[in-house]
Amino acid sequence: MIGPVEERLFRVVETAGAAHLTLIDPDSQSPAEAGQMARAGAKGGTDAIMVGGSTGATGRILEDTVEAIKKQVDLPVVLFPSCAGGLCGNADAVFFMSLLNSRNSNYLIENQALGAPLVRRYGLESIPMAYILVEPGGTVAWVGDAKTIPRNKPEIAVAYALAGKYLGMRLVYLEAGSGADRPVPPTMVKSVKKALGSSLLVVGGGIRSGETARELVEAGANLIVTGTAVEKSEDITSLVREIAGSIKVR
Ligand code: 1GP
Repeated sequence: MIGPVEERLFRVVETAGAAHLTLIDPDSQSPAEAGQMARAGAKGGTDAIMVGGSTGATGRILEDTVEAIKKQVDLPVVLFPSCAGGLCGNADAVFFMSLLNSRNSNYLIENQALGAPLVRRYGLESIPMAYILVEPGGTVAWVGDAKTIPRNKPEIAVAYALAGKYLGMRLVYLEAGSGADRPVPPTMVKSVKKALGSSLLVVGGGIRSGETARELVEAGANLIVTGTAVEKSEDITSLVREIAGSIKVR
């Protein structure tokens, strides 16, 4: 069943052409600072806040970060967990992901099984997502023991994306890794989107400018995620305005 957050993201994509998500890693700043970042991102036109990270994004710091963000913005807060410990009860939804090209069953299904009862207990909206790591992959590829997809092999990305779709995952996330020196190649995005049809295609990792984001949206990305660029920016509102503004084509 499609819940309100997923519905809202679909609606933004339908009406504006694409959506922008700001990723905040609870391990990178204090909860209060995270709240300010989210507020600045909201002013710049971001559509939702994702909260998660590969390391140190669990427990009290996670919960406090979500709480601080929710105090500052009226946007959906979506968990982006690296393991079952990346869940908490005060967010609105969770990207319930399987890292399809992991070699380790922990990231394919075991953390999901450990986390599922918590998702139910917390009443979190679960948004099923195929998570696919593309070279270079960064920390998340190392942690997730992924067989990263070579940048010049879009057909492999297509095969994984289709597998996710046929398993019922309504969103597919092509990830180059946080802080990647190059984002997912637009040619790969184009092939994957063509195969996916109406499923939402999320692209993230190494996106730092409106120009890059626009190129990816023109290739077929529906949701653009930026984390590091926002984290490092001295003027988050302007940066998000530039990126979100350049992907909203209609
Ligand atoms: C990481 O794709 C996201 O999961 C964001 O990447 O930090 O490079 O923006 P960046």
